Formats: sequence, structure tokens, C-alpha cells
Amino acid sequence: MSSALLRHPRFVSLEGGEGAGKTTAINAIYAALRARGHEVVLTREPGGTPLAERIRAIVLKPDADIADEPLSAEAELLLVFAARAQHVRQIIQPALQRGAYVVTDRFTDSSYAYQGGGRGLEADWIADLERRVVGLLPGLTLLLDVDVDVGRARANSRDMWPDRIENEQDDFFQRVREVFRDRARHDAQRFALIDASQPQDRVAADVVARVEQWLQEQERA
Ligand code: T5A
Repeated sequence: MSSALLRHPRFVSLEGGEGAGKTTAINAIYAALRARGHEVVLTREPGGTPLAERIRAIVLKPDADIADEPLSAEAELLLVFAARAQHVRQIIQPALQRGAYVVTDRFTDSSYAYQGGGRGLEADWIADLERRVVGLLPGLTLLLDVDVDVGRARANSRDMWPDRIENEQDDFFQRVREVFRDRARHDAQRFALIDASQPQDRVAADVVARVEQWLQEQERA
């Protein structure tokens, strides 16, 4: 893969901290794009292919036989990029090539936020992996932004055991949020910042409005 980053006009990502509400928002985007007659592929990271979903399980919910072995920050980064390498080649690129829209729940911005901000790994290293392994940027990234306390309370209210990352402390998630917001400030053309503290239907409406604005801009271009 070449070392340049290609921004693809039919590729959309959703980003945000824990409990930001991406799941509801992604379904609203799906409905809006389908209503315009487009083929839409919904996917997620880490994951999206059978092999990448196995890697997701290692990172987030390891089986008992490996659960006690600490996962280094470096290994975590390389695992999420290994999953992404599969995801891009097996799912995202083929779908974009046949003319579909691809909407992903998280992409490389999450690596900058979690492994860079949260774990403290160098952004330059992540950027190098992004160029060499991914080569692709979303045309639109919706950042669902909410206070860490609010997002965590929502995530904890679900009847599910926390995963390995959800077990991190508040300062980890504050750093994650800062990196996301910083990236949005520095690439205002790609990012749309959504106030995810609103009720779920308002968040979904804002997300759909932003996607429709983006589609209209593309049609005019
Ligand atoms: N990761 C990922 C990395 O570390 N590096 C990487 O490179 C990548 C790609 C993914 C984890 O992997 C990490 C980041 C993550 O920790 P995940 O399970 O996909 O794991 O985690 P999240 O993406 O954070 O999923 P969540 O389910 O926690 O967040 P969502 O999808 O944003 O939230 P959602 O929609 O499930 O909502 C959570 C709860 O809140 C309620 C919902 O009903 C639900 O119960 N809710 C609201 N309540 C009130 N008002 C609102 N506006 C609400 N919105 C949602």
C-alpha cells in the first residue's frame, strides 16, 4: 500500500468516548443513506471481519487462559492495526470500489485517542502505521462528544461486564476525549463535532443533518 492517505468521499466514521451513543447514531445514518437509495455497509472496529473480530476479543475480552497476562500498550496498538489491516482490505476497500457507502463505528482516530492519548504512545508512530497499513481516511468523521462522567455512567448502566478498556480510570478517558477534540479542531473539514450530551433522538437528528449536509456538498462539488 502507498504511504499517502486517501480521503474517500463515501467513507464515514463515528468516533467518541465510551457511551457516547454511536450505536443509535449509526443506525440513523444507515436509514438516511438507504432512503437515498445507496448501498450501505455498516461495520465496526476493532473488528469487521471474522479474523479481526478474533483480535477484538483478544484486546477487549480475552479468554480466561490469557486474561491475566498484561497486554502492553505496544502490543495493543499493533493488534488494533492488525485488525484494521484486515478490515480495510477485506471489507472497506471492496465495498468502496463497488460504489457502496461504508459507515464504521470507530477507525484510526480511535487509535490516536486510546493508544496515543490514553496509553501515551507516540502519535508519530501511529501516523506511520496509518500511512503504511491503512492508507485511507474517512470523508466525514462524526465525533460524538460528551463528558467522560456522563458517557461512563451510560455505558455502566448496561447489563454487561466492562471490557478491558472500560476498566480504565477517568484520567485515561479524559486524555482520550482531549485527543479526539484536538484532532477535530485541527481537521475541521473532515470532522463534525456533535453534542452527545443531548437526548438520544436529538443526537441522531444532528448526526443525520450533518450527513445530509455533507451529501449535498458532495453533489454540488
Ligand atoms: N479501541 C478501538 C481502541 O482502543 N483503539 C482503536 O483503534 C479502536 C478502533 C471498542 C473499544 O476499543 C477501543 C475503544 C473502545 O474502548 P466498543 O464496545 O465498540 O469497544 O466500545 P464503544 O465503541 O465505546 O461502545 P459503547 O457501546 O460503550 O459506546 P457507544 O456505542 O457510543 O454507546 P451506545 O450507543 O451503545 O450507548 C451506550 C448506552 O447509553 C445509552 C444507550 O441506550 C446505551 O444504553 N445512551 C444514551 N442515554 C441517554 N442519552 C443519550 N444521548 C444516549 N446515547 C446512548
